[in-house]
Parts: sequence; structure tokens; C-alpha cells
Amino acid sequence: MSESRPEHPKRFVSESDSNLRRALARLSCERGDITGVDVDAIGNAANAELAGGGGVDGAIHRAAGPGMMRELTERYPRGCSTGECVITAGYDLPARFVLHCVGPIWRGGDHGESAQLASTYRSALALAESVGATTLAFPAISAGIYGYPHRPSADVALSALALDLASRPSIESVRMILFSEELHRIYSTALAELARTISAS
Ligand code: AR6
Repeated sequence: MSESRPEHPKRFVSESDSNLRRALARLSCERGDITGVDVDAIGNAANAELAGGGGVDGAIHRAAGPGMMRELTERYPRGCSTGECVITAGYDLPARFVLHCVGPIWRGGDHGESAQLASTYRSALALAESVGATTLAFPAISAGIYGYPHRPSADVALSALALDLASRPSIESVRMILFSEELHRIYSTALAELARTISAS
């Protein structure tokens, strides 16, 4: 998906309306481990090969059990492009579904990273909606091994989610699950600033 849509709050304030404010109220940040979160669907920060790995991907595969990797291999033998995602069952996880999201590898910021990261979250919401998932949780995609700087990753993720949620009323909640206190603080600050930007517009 390479459609270009604004990712930064200051670039879409003109689109803000009551839908956007309502969307923001369905978005939250908390510290935690996403493998234990009981929602319809959790996001995974996967690689394009869908081969498993370290970070949250490794933790999700360990908690889900081997069935998840078997399903990935059978259904998606060609992997998944950056900026997109695929879905499997959640197996031994509390979540019914896992959205395997392929975020961009940070290469300095001039290689379309923000558009790709925004596209990753939008693809996940579209896929979640298509299977009737209404409660979702995501880790900070690309903000670990893939090296995306934390505050910019928060601005892109939260703006993309808020904007997309505004046109998906069936999705009740999106919880960002941040693994460290520092990341939790950064995403919470970014969310509060986004809310201020929208309410001031
Ligand atoms: N719950 C929530 N967040 C977590 C958890 C957890 N259990 N474990 C780690 N995080 P990363 P990426 C956070 O590296 O940057 C893998 O090898 C972590 O602290 O998991 O998109 C894949 O196979 C960080 O803030 O994902 C890919 O090859 C965030 O999750 C590659 O890493 C994302 O970090 C993807 O890299």
C-alpha cells in the first residue's frame, strides 16, 4: 500500500471534526506485555518473510505455540510486503487473532519510512474490521530492532490510527501496549499532544 495520506497531526488538522475527536477517545497507551492482552486481535511486529525473530515477534510466537508458524507458512508462503499485514488465529494467546504487521526498517527517515509505518497500522485496522474484530492492541511497530526513533514512531502511529479509526466506527478500542516505561511515557505524551492539536483546531 503506497497511497499517500498525512501522518503527522499538524498535517491533518484541517480534516479534524467530531469523528476524529471520537476516534481519539478510543485510542489509549499503557505499559505492558502484549502476549497477555485479552482483545479480539493483537498486532505483531513481523518481518517481510514472516519467519519469526526476536523482540515482540519472538514473544508472540512462543506464547501462541507452533500452530501459528504453520498457518503463516501455509497461507502466506511469499511473506508480506512492508507497510502491509496478514492475519492468523491466536492459538494459545488470549487474543483470537494476530495481525502480523511488517513495519519499515529505519534508514534515516528519507526513504518513505513514515508513509510505510502509517500504512502498516491502516492495513491492520482494515484487516481487523474485515474479520469483525472490534478490540485491538498493538506494540510499537518498528520501534525496536527496526530502529525507528521513538517519538517520531509515536507521532506516526497515533496519527495514522486516529485518522483511520475516524472512518471505522465498528472498531471500539485500540490499545498501544508499550513494553518499557520510557516508551510508555513517550507514546502517552505524543497522544496527549495529538489530543491538544485536534481540540485546538
Ligand atoms: N509486548 C509489547 N511490546 C514488546 C514486547 C512484548 N512482549 N516485546 C518487545 N516489545 P521489535 P521491530 C516491544 O524489535 O522494531 C523481530 O526480529 C519492543 O520493546 O519487536 O518492528 C521481527 O521478526 C519495541 O518497543 O519490532 C523483525 O525482524 C517494540 O515491541 C523485527 O524484529 C517493537 O520492537 C521487527 O522489528
